[in-house]
Amino acid sequence: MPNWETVEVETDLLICGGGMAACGAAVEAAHWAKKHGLKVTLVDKAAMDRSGAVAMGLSAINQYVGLKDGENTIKDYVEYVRNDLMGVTREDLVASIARHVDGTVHLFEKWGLPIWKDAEGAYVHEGRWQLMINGESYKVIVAEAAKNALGMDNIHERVFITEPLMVDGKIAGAVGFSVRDDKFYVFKAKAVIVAMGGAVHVFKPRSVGEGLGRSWYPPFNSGASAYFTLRSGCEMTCQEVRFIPVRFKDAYGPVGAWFLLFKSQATNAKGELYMQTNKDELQKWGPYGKVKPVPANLRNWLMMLDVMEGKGPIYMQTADAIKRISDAVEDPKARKKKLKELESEAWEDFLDMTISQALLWAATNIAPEEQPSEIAACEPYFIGSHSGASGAWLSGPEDLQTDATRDDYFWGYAHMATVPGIFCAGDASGASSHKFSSGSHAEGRIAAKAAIKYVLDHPEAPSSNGALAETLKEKILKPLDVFQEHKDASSDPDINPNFLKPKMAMFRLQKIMDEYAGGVSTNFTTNEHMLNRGLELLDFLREDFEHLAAEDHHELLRCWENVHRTWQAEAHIRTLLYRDETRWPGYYFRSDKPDLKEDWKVFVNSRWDPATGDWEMSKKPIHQIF
Ligand code: SFD
Ligand code: AMP
Repeated sequence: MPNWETVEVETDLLICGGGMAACGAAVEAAHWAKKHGLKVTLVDKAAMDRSGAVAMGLSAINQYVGLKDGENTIKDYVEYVRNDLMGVTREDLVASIARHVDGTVHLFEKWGLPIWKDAEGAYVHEGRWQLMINGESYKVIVAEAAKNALGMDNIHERVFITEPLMVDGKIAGAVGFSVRDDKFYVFKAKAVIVAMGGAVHVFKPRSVGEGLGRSWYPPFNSGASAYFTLRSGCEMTCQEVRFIPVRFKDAYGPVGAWFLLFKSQATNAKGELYMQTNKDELQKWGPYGKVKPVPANLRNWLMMLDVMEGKGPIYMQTADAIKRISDAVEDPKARKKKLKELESEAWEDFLDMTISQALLWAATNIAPEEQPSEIAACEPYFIGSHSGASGAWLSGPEDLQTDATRDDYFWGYAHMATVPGIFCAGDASGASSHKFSSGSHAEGRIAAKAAIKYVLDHPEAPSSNGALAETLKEKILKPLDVFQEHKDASSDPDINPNFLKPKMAMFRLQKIMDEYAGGVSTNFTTNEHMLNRGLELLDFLREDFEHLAAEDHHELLRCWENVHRTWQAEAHIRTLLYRDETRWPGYYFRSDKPDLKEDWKVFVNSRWDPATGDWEMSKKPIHQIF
């Protein structure tokens, strides 16, 4: 084993991740910890200023309910989420976040985030729930507040959480390693908040070759949350509910501002509006085909039908939208000014959050006021905070339970997983979609408050097992040994009969998922036989993981990212197999079960049993609370 130092950190509450949810957790936990003399420690694999999904910034805050101004009610928001997820949502969790999210947004503003205001000083909305921001520095601002709250002595940046530390079946912390120094970390904690985002690069991306690494979801989020919760024996939910966003093609620029703010329309190559020409298809999808707005997956589906019929490319009609808005201004001088304003807003939308899309427009001579621009469905991602729903199965808050829900949805602490002491927020928490950046931060705060309460109720020191930490260290550092032992067997460090480099491992995983689990190359379609074959191939891949090799710290990180992704992949395939219907066409289509079935209006939960290594699948009821 390489001669790396072991660093032990003992704390009360450990926050894994440094993104939106973790920053929310840090601010709240610091407040309560100070009152009770507790220690809170945060670990991020990257640098918090620019880590996670908000690294490049964002152009909108997508969840703002507007409760104080009476704009909307909690019930309105719950209904919106329920409809968008084809009826599958935990209303207690959605409401728990919705009732706190406005307070989080007001904190962002207080910390210096510029939110657009109109002449009367009211927030400028993109859509009913979304606010426009100048968000290039969004993450820097939110991270600064978290760092100030916790203090840098309690924050470990560039440390990759690799494995939960489970002693006698109980959570005792986590282990990980520095991605720069020869240091292995053992964090001992009484409670852990899992907030390490969702997963990308599980499926083969559209961007391959020179474009590899360009994806909608940030390449740094690689399934650590799902891995952590699965490996510690937590029950998971909605592992079949992947998210496929439609984005400007090849650079993955956002479409929300175009559809909602500019009221732009999308067409096929012939200029036909697929949302209108294919609208009869909506009748097939039960009550969800009739709701407004049309659920995200069904919007995708109507577009995909045209693509599958060979009617692509699909275009966002940007020029028409800009013309329609500017033409409405009567005075010619004011109209010219409006046009300039719209042009600059169009570019800023990308510059605030997806700079590469602005570069691609510039490189391919796209002027949005003059011509349309291609959009396409991305490869699938795992993200519990946007329009997907995958994550851990959590207890809701007590006060939102009814007699009907209490037994199914409540076990003591708000937003705690089924393993006591593990709390989840943001992309790590399931069945509470549409929380986005603001709701993830709010959920981090809720989980942190509950986690501190848990620590106060369970003050005993975390269980300890030094031999276990040493075994984990040996296992985690093994790819470094494998490389050193065999590197001279060939003249190319990447090609060697004795080992598998992490990039090759990733390509193999992506090929399996793409071809068998409904990726881009099968038009997101799969069936029982393909899924079973995918599972078989995942087993073979796992066997070869014994031979993963890492040349340096960076490759060691890459090795473990792929191990994490593979667990996310397996949970996904198993859940796709279990659900006996197609509920989310546009996200995935089961060709052997092509219809929605009302008796499958249930959550599908899954759990890997750490004691036996077996997977358990179950159905859980959906209760309508609002
Ligand atoms: O519109 C480890 N999202 C948007 N939300 C909005 O409110 N407005 C927008 O404009 C948004 N747009 C958007 C969004 C997401 C993405 C990917 C794009 C565009 C391109 C959604 C939000 O960003 C999202 O809901 C939240 O960020 C979720 O928060 P959280 O905390 O669950 O995830 P994170 O912020 O990505 O942070 C993850 C952290 O974990 C770290 N990490 N740390 C230690 N060890 C490991 N093994 C780790 N693995 C990961 C990461 O470094 C990071 O700190 S729009 O276009 O949709
Ligand atoms: P996006 O840029 O696609 O992530 O969208 C940002 C926000 O707008 C999210 O809340 C989406 O759910 C919502 N949104 C995007 N497109 C549409 C649409 N066509 N109709 C309704 N809501 C949309």
